[in-house]
Amino acid sequence: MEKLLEQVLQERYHKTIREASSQEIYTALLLITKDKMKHMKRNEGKKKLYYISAEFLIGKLLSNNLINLGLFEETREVLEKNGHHLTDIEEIEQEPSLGNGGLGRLAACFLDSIATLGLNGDGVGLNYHDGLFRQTFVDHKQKEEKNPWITEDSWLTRTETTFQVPFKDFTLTSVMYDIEIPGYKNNCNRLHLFDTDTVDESIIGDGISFDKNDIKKNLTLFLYPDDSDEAGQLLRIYQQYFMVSNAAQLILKEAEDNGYDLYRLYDHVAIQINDTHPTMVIPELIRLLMEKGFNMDTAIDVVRKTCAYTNHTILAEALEKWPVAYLEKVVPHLMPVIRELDARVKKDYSDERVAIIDKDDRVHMAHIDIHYGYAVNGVAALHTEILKESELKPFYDIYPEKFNNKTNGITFRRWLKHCNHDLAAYLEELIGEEYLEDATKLEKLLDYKDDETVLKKLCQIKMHSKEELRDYLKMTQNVEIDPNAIFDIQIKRLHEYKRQQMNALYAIYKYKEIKKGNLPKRPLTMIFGAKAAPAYTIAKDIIHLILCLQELIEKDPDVNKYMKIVMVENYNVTKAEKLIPACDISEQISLASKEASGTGNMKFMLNGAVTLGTEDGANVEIHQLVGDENIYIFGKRSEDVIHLYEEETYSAETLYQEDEMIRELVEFIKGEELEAIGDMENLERLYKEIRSKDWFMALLDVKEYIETKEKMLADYEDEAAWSRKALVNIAKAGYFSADRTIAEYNRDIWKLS
Ligand code: GPQ
Repeated sequence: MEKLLEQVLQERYHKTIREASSQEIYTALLLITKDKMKHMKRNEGKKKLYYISAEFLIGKLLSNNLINLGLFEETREVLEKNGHHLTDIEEIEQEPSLGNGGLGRLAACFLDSIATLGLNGDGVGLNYHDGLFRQTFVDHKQKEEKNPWITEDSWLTRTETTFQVPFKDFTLTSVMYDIEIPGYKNNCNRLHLFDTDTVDESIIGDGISFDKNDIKKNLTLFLYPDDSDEAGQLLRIYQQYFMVSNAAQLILKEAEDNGYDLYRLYDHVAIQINDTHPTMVIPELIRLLMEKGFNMDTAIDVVRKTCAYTNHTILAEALEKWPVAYLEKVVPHLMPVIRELDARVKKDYSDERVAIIDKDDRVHMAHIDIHYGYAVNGVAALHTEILKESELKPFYDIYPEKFNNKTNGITFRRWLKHCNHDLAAYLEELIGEEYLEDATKLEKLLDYKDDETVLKKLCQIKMHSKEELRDYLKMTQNVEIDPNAIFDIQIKRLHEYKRQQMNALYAIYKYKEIKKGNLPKRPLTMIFGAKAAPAYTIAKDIIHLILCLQELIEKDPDVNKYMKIVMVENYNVTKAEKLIPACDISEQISLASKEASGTGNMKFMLNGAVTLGTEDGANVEIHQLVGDENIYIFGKRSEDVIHLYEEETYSAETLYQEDEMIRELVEFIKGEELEAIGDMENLERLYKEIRSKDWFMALLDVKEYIETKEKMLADYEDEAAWSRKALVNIAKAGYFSADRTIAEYNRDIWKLS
């Protein structure tokens, strides 16, 4: 590495490593790494996976690529020797803004594991120039800005591959960009990102505003453009079709180039449809095969044996339903196929709950996937059970053999080795590095469960991560946090079902307690990070509440010694990598049954945080693995919650009326303390929502939540006992390696060699 780096820096900048700037070193390392990957062996096999996803939240790539190529330590040393730090070089890299949350990060972890396991599989998505918006806080509110991330030298490589994508009123020429995905100590795969040269960033006005009707110029500008109006929904259909038509054309081209028999496409191709955004790949492939001379029956049969679908939510409102009229406006050539698919379903099944086109003329995208794919999976054991037993029960009754569970996972290369260097090094000292390839080996750590030296050392490592986070937050946001405080962290997309508002009610409780003179033994630092969808009003009101509370507490000398709230601006993968190693308490407090899996919960556990959570998503499996001793569970269980929804008996207003403590907490939202800081329009709207609707039942669980958190804070004081909990969590995290998840996908669904 040293020789190469010297050479590239000389050629490009006429400088030595010592003389070069961070930017120059970053560029040189990028070029060197890219070139190495270009010449690496590809994963091969007679069957190939295409993982199609609207999001790939891949995070910064330099360090991860170096780790997977086995060059990380060497590069670090070369830089140190020459007066540089790899962490400073990492700062130069722009984080690709190609995803929003867990779904996109899961896709990225999967790409890493697919390559690591030596499987022949590529990702297919879109190259959004400005990605998901960049979040800033102004007047205690979220503001959205564009998020340009593509720099002159980047991990993207423009390819020669291009397709014609037909829409009703015009045809677009696509361009395919590639990002190399190296496996850990293994060959490379690729992420293919489609784009078009007609896109024009200059049409972006204030914030993230732009002309939604100018499709040729706006198609790949943003991920999830606002779809609260018709133009926005049409744009999403344009994006989705552009993604899947390119994917379908690429798949058929590669199959034909390999000389495969398209009538046996399923022997050579598996397509994983990541949530419903890529669903139109089904009718599009059928259409393209028919253009090649297939009859409808055969085309449907071949496609059905090729496509598999992953469901990531049971929230009915999150399942996509496009009006027929909108599809007619954008992709009229798909409608005959979709109508035929619908007619076949209606012929066989009279139950209107399984129809593709409903009586309001809306196309249920998930229904296409389930009828015309060969596998349907949920993303955690509980989630899959709920799909089978309630949300998708009518489908499960028809196709029990299609349903299967694939509990999510994370890549330990990024979420331990890269983000928590000290912990990884110490684990290596204790149990070796084998766990990076076989994560179950982490259990060897249990041998040290009662070893005082090890427990002490784990505390020291945590403390050091907390100090690093303190320095980072000082540098990036100019806030000061105290590493001796307990770090209680909730970082995830902002959504009412995730119940950041319940955590805010805890903050109000704690504030009031401190005001009353009930002072905690140790200060508490509550950290939030979350973006709210630009059109999701209540989510933005919750951010407003948290930011107002942050200021109230900061400015109150009676309170600020004992507690602090920090809302991290523009939460993303890079910030997660700094926050997770420093966490003591991992907040996983969704309303039971609503969080399909969660993957942050796994990352925290792996880094020695203790979970405070409901019996929801993968928390259930974490609980089973670590046992009651090593997790704090509270709240109503999913059966009870599902029952409450069915009976329609939940009443926030009753809880408010009957419980004084709840009433006081809720009243605080529109009380005088916050009135002096915030905007009453937002606070009152949120107040009303929680008091009268509270759709995700924060008031149902809030008291048990407060009690459990208080218990946890008290337990933290027994350092050895707490450290043992951390150790058990790390040791048991092996199950949540994405390598395990991908091995299961391959064994049960893809069946690649
Ligand atoms: N998820 Cl439907 C997203 O991040 N975005 C979405 O649009 C949908 C789901 C998440 C889900 O909420 C988490 O519980 C999962 O862990 C994650 O997908 C990956 O499966």
